[in-house]
Amino acid sequence: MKVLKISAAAFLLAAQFVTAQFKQTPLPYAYNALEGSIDAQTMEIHYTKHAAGYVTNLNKAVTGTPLEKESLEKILSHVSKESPAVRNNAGGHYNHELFWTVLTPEKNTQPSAELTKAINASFGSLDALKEKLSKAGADRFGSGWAWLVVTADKKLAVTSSPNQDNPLMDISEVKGTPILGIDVWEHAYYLKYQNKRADYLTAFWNVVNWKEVSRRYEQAIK
Ligand code: MN3
Repeated sequence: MKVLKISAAAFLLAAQFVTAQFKQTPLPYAYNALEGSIDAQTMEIHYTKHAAGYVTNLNKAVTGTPLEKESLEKILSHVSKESPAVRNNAGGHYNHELFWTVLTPEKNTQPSAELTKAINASFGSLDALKEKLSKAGADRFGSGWAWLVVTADKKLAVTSSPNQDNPLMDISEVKGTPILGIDVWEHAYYLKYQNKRADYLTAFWNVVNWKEVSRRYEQAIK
């Protein structure tokens, strides 16, 4: 009897695993860790409702299709051939997983020497890059993202995308590997900043994890 119980539990666990291929990575800090720049309530709703929703809907969209065996990056690379549900939710999941990691409560992180060199070469200075990214986020009409990407020729570029699109998608205007993403959907800032997206974008720079952006840069130029 005991053995049967364990088998049933193991079966349920296995079934759950099969039907939920994609998962959220635990947030690497507390919801209130970024207070002052991004408030706890926004972080909690953003992570547990919005971002979680993309994962649930992505799993629904891929279960029972050949996509359930593919990586997120692979799906994004041919997303033009997939349904709007796959495009929106694969993008949404990828974008948020990146977003949480490029934020940190740690003060004054700095780009690595290698990334600093590339930033200076492409934009003149770190401040000029921040200005360009903030402008890309401010100018994005409606919901979307601003991106710092490494292009195929290993150069840095700033771009933005609508909705949950991103530069890994085959439909993207500017393609590349994103190393920093700014969520400019109203759900990312409205509780604290209301209509003032520019104020959110200014505060965003206080909580950027330049160590992680540098790590992603070094990975992308390999
Ligand atoms: Mn979001």
